[in-house]
Amino acid sequence: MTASDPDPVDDVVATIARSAAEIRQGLVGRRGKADEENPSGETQAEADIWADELLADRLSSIDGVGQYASEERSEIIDAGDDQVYVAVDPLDGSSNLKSNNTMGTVFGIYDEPLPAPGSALVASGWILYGPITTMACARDGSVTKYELTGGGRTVVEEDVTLPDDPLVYGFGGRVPHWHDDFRAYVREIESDPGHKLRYGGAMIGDVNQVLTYGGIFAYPALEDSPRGKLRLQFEGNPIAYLIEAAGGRSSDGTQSILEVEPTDLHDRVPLHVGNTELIDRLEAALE
Ligand code: P6P
Repeated sequence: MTASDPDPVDDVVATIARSAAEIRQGLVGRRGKADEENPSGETQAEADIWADELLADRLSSIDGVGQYASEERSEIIDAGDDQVYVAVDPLDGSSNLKSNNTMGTVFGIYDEPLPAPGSALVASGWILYGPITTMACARDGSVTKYELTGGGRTVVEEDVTLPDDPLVYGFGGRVPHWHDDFRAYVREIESDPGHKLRYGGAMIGDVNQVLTYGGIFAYPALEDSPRGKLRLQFEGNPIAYLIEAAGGRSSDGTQSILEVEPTDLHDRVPLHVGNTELIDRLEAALE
């Protein structure tokens, strides 16, 4: 690829950023439940299906895109080219639609056909539908934050890194279903007077707080769900790639999420991300 050739990675990121305002507006009137389930067996919101179709159309028609895959659809769309392969969670946290709480769009751009390990990511990021719409994007080892208005985006911070002193923590899953060693670790984190709870029911809102304030977010392995809840291709890998680019760590409990070898497009993965010191301590606690 020469400097003048279009860069499919830039085009995918720009298309997602340009679509954010329309997705945000399109949530209105689509907050109900569809009578469909996603491949993970979760009931879909009308907005899940609508946002997925919008992004599938736009991203699979970009030159250089070989595949479009989504948490909301069982099959991969063959987009015909062979440079990048896009995995999307169109609306992370759509259960927050009913209560009008924070949600997000998550994307991972791989240079290998899907399903692929996180080590094949070349870029990842998320759109956060909060009081304002923002984007965080990781590429070439660094993270940039943007504010999005209309179809435009403004850089608000470059070379974003997690603060050294962790502040927030959020742990998913029902407490009685946590493994004992994980529960003991949580008690240790909770007992630190310098930490405070932040858990909003949409991973992107919680992970963005970790990126902003430092800390840890986890949706761990559970006694009734050994691989946890979150999906490797669409949530775990993109989040891990960005947090590691911001100087933090990720773990499935024993190793970086990016080293987990996928077996199926909709694999789940126990997800733990945050400040390196907290993730190191977590892995020691789970040994
Ligand atoms: P729970 C949203 O449905 C999601 O996939 C993540 O965004 C979020 O972190 C998690 O599930 C919340 O799960 O079990 O707390 O409702």
